Amino acid sequence: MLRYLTAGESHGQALLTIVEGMPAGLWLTADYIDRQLERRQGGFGRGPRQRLERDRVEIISGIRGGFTLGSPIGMRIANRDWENWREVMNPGLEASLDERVITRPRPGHADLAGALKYAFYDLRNVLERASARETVARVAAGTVARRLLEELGIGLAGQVIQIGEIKATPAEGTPEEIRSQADASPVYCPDPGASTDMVEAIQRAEQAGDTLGGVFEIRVYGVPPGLGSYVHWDRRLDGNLARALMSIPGIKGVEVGGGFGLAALPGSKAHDEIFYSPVQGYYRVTNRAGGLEGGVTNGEPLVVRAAMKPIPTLRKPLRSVDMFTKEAVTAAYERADICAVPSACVIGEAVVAWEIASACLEKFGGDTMAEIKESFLRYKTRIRRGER
Ligand code: EPS
Repeated sequence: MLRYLTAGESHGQALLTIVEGMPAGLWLTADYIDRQLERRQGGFGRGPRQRLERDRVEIISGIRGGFTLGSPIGMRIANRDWENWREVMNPGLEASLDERVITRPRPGHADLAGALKYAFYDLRNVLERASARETVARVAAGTVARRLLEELGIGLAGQVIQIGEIKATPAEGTPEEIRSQADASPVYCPDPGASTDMVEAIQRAEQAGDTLGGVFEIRVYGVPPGLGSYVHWDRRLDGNLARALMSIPGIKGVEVGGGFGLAALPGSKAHDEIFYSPVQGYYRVTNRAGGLEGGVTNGEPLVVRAAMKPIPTLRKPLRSVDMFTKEAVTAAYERADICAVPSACVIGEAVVAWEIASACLEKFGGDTMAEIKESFLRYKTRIRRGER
């Protein structure tokens, strides 16, 4: 079983991840992980915090000479901002708990619900962990999974397809083509016209003291049929992908394939007819199912989308209530991002990679990469030949 835990506060010393269950013999370096951490920090619309941070992973355990050992992979990513928060965020008795106290919850953030749940007076105790800064650790874990998928010829490509009201035409092509086009855009949107409009929309939102949400799409290519299972609810891969995507801060909707659009179609137009040729094996000419039928991959590319709400920290704040005085006030404001959809797209790739890698290890599991690859190739040959 593949599993991971994350720890760390936004202005604490560091983010931590432990990945457990990776096989031995997977080539993996800090540089490879750093590339994804850098992409996560990027994207037009980010706030001043990203100019301060320079996320780099320190591998603590589980890798020797560039190859995994099969033991837990420990990773640490330092928060540069910790230097400015040592007193306030100090774990020791010397912490300055009376400084930078927040009592005015932001509508849309975890502030109020979190403070009620854990009986906190200072909302900082909530927002430090509810912060999307935690996704640094998730990208590190997901990037380990991504490396494993590469060895199996499974590639991921994320792209931003909507910011605010600006909608793009999603790019088609190989994962490398989509990725290189997306990475060339300041908002990770391969449609050049829409990309320019999105940047302008973010600039307008910034001038207005407002924020913007959007939609990103992740495609996964080279996925064999048969990952996940219909036999039990918690083994359905679509359910696991939805949970993984929905748990990214700010995500309010997830779609697989045709998604919500399928609800409006008659059955005769909603499904993907089945064909067979000795060269291709079974194939489809449409992919409305997004590569998943019955919670199981069907051999077509996997297509998932997630919708992110606008950032709740507003320069022109919404109405709220001071939790100390109970007076009507406006919500707290510190520096914030204007739009984090491009960043969420990178996080989306990471969590999707994690779920696909977990499903691969469940089906083709072994202690070494060599064993896993052998089992994977044997299975693919059987599927291609149409044997049972
Ligand atoms: C976040 C608030 C901002 C964001 C942060 C998420 O941080 P700060 O309060 O330090 O300005 O920049 O995201 C990150 C730090 C990050 O690396 O993604 C929030 O409240 O969720």
